[in-house]
Amino acid sequence: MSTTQVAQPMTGAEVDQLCINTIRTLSMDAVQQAKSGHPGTPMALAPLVYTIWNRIMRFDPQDPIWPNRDRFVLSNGHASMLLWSVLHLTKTQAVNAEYERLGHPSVTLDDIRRFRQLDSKAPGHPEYHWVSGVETTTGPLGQGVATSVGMAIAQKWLAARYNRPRFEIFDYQIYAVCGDGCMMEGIASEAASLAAHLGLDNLCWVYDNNHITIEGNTRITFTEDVATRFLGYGWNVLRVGDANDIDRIQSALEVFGKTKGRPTFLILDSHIGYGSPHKQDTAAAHGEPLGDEEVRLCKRSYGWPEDAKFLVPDGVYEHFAAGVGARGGQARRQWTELFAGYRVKYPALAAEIDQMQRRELPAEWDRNLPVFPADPKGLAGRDASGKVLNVLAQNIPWLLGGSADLGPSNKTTLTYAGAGDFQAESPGGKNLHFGIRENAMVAIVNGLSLSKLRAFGATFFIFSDYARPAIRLSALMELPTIFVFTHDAMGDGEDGPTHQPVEHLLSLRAIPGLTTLRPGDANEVVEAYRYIMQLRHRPAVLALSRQPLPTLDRKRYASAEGVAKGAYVLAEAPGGTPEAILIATGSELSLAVEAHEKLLAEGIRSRVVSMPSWDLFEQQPQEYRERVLPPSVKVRVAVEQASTLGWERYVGESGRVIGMRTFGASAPLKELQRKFGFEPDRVAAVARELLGRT
Ligand SMILES: Cc1ncc(C[n+]2csc(CCOP(=O)(O)OP(=O)(O)O)c2C)c(N)n1
Ligand SMILES: [Mg+2]
Repeated sequence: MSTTQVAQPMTGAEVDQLCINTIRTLSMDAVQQAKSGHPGTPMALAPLVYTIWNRIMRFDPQDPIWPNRDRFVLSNGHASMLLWSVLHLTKTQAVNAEYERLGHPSVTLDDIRRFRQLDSKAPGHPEYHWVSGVETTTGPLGQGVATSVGMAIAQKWLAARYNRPRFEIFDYQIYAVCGDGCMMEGIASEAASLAAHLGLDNLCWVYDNNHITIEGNTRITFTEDVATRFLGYGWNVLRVGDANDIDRIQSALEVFGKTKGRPTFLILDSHIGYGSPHKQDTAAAHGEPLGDEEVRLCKRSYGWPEDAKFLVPDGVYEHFAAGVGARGGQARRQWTELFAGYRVKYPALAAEIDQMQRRELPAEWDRNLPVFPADPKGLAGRDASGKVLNVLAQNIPWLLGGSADLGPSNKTTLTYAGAGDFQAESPGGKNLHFGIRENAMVAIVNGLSLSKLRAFGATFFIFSDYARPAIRLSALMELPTIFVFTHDAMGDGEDGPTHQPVEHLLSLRAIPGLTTLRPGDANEVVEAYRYIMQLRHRPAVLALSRQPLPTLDRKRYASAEGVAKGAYVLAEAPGGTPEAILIATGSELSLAVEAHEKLLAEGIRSRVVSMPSWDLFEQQPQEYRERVLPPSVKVRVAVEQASTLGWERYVGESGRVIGMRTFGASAPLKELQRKFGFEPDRVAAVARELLGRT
């Protein structure tokens, strides 16, 4: 057993052990103090995390956002004390959302004392954007490992585009730690399958094989052969049978470093709650404080002063400084010098890297965006989107993405010469083929975005349900990701109710910080993209039609620029004071316009408000909102092929919503429109009825 005697010079092994036990005891003390948290896994994985950080990773605590740093993802986010300990012990510095270094540590000992308390930089789970040094938010199991695949794709893409002979600007690696929970979640399987297909040899997952989850031993739930599974995917599978053997762990990680052509999966056999006489290897060590007495016994087993709390013994900070601090600092300085030379030789590419790192757009990013002429037959939302995306992707070199096998339907394929497909042998391609893996796709898009690429993912709107968990994380992390969801209502008619979204708009509108847009014609699609592209810290969802929508005559009606305000007056009542307001989104916009024209012909003064985004509208000043929806006008009809829930806030008590209260049905679109009442005559009739002019 090691000793905390630091008066005499320590051997290397003793210092290693001292650092490891510091992580363990900080974790136990923090959980004990918070009266909640997860002590067992940090106690077991302290040697792993110590080895990755202090012996392997190229990470400079002085500059935690240095672009070529190795990435560390803690997918078993409940073990967050591992991360808080190591960020603290390495004295990782804080940065802000503008990527400025703030000159103070990211996680202080005081934060750790206040683990899980309000405003502490040691919250319950790792939170990107709240704590510098956290590479991605984790907690929902499986998300971290899936996101790490996006990070690995990003590294490959960045290397392909920017590296030049003698200028390896991007050669970083990605480490992700995960547990049984991550391995059981389906998203991890999707991500692992794709990672192997793409030959991501820059990616290493370490699986904490402790046979314990909350309900007990995994013999009750999880008895598959994980090694064989990963071999089947095509991973390089390694095993270290003793989680305390840091030399073996180091050797395995070095094997990973040398492995070409496939990702590495390292199975680490560990003992949850290691050192706890009564709780080791039990579920009791997973998610509750050990208790004061057990903490004391654990400390005794580590040779630690039993009554010391939050102790960082002499020599520990210094040892991290001499390890990851020195190695990372040197690597960063070398890189900075290399990049200075690169900037001289390749100024345009260097400028791209600078802009991308700051989430800025290149000059003339919106050059050549289409303007669509009025056309009653019009264009599908997805077709307009495809045209816009193809322009934007040419103007913004680091805009890339793809679909979950629906590219030809979503119209998200980048078809211009040179766009290329991202594959193992062509890592510079901009078309990502996610396969039928919506769950992982969005986590991967998050990983791309965390790597500062501008990334989009696409599928049918109905399958946004499969993508929602990671969309939520995108919003929580404030990432400028883009999700292109087509077939946004009953437009796919014959596919029937399994393919017709109803509650999806509402469900996405409910995610805080997510901008959901449902543009009503081709020019609204252009303006939606123009708005979205300028977001730096906010994800956006586009809900687009499958079927053609009339392209409105913008000389007769207001400019589509109003999209940026979320809602705008598209068609005004003669004289400006309406008796009735018709509000519509997406495919129902032209229907509202037709109803408006009918009402006008009858001498009824209606106004049409196009409302592609509730969220953007809510961000406008009250004065603007009241100008668009004057409180005095009580006759209001909202039309949207989606759940009616929530529209009351815009139509008020005396208004009416034409929407969906059931699932759809399988039939041609025209028949569905008739059956469910999405016809101009119906809209006009409801307005007349509310006005008492039937
Ligand atoms: C998607 C998801 N489902 C459920 C949970 C709740 N949860 C947190 S930890 C955990 C058990 C995880 O077991 P394992 O990954 O083996 O972690 P260990 O206890 O071994 O550290 C569960 C079910 C979660 N965080 N995320
Ligand atoms: Mg486990």
